[in-house]
Amino acid sequence: MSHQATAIAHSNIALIKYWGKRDEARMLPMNGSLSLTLDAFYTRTRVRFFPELGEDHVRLDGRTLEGEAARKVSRFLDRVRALKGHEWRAEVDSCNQVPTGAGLASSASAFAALAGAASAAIGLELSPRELSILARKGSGSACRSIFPGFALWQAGTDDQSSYARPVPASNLDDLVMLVVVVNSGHKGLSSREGMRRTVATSPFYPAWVEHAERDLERMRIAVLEGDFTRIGTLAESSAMRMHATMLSAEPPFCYWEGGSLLAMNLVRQLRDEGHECYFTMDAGPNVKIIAREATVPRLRAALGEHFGEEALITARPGPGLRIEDAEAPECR
Ligand code: 2P0
Repeated sequence: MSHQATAIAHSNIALIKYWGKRDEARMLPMNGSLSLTLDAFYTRTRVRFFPELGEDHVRLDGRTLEGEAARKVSRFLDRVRALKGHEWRAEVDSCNQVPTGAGLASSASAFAALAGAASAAIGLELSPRELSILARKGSGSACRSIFPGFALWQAGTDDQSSYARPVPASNLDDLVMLVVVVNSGHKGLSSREGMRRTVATSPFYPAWVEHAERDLERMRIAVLEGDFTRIGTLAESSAMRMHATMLSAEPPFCYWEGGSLLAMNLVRQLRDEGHECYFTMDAGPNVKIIAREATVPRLRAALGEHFGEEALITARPGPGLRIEDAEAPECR
């Protein structure tokens, strides 16, 4: 007999970034962060627990995971098993639903979906806050993907106080994130390793933490008030400051590529011409442009002169974690 559930969780992009851990074992961040969950990118995961199974089996996009990637999922399942008091092993089938070759598969949607599916499959009834805490232990940013739209992850001081919650917003239904896929390949340095190096070596890091907490509160108010200009300005600063901590690490590192700079310059130029938009960037070369629906045709036209149509993905605010009828996911 199997105990199974399927969950869907969407990726999120931070407007105020999470960069660095205070406690890696407990996955506590140095600073709080605020994100937007997106409709365009998501992970669908089915978990089936079998009391008689000898070990966990994990498949991602139809391929069996091995080595550290598989162990990371098993360690996460150990937490779920411990919460329920069962030893059952599981079969996990997961599909990343992202436009082909976009390079936007995300650990945030992956661990949020795994938290939802595994906890439901084993018979735990967790609240959204408990799911956020659980997802955080798989990957920090996953705690924000439990929620739709805007989510704020408060850093907290211990395991039970570090979780995300929805942020009330006004007049932001037409907010859009236009993703510019500069390079769809795998990035060099993982976020986890990049964070470690930055915290340990960047002389700018204490200033980052200090400003991030202040900017987080400003962003929360800007979202509440629907102040688009403030949201964009704060988001751009947060991204640039985060990247400055990487440039000042020892040895320094940089996720930007030529195409990233081109996209950022186009955003500034369009803004100067009166088409209000802002950019943010994460631990990779792709650029995400924050704009309003009415501006999108102009942005796509300008960017389309330098990037292919398939490299421009329009994403909008997306839903939170949900449990589906337990069908096996079909990866495309
Ligand atoms: C964020 N990033 O706030 C930041 C901005 C990337 C840049 O969260 O080590 O996969 O699993 O907690 O969550 C990506 O890092 O890292 C990330 P872990 P995670 O979205």
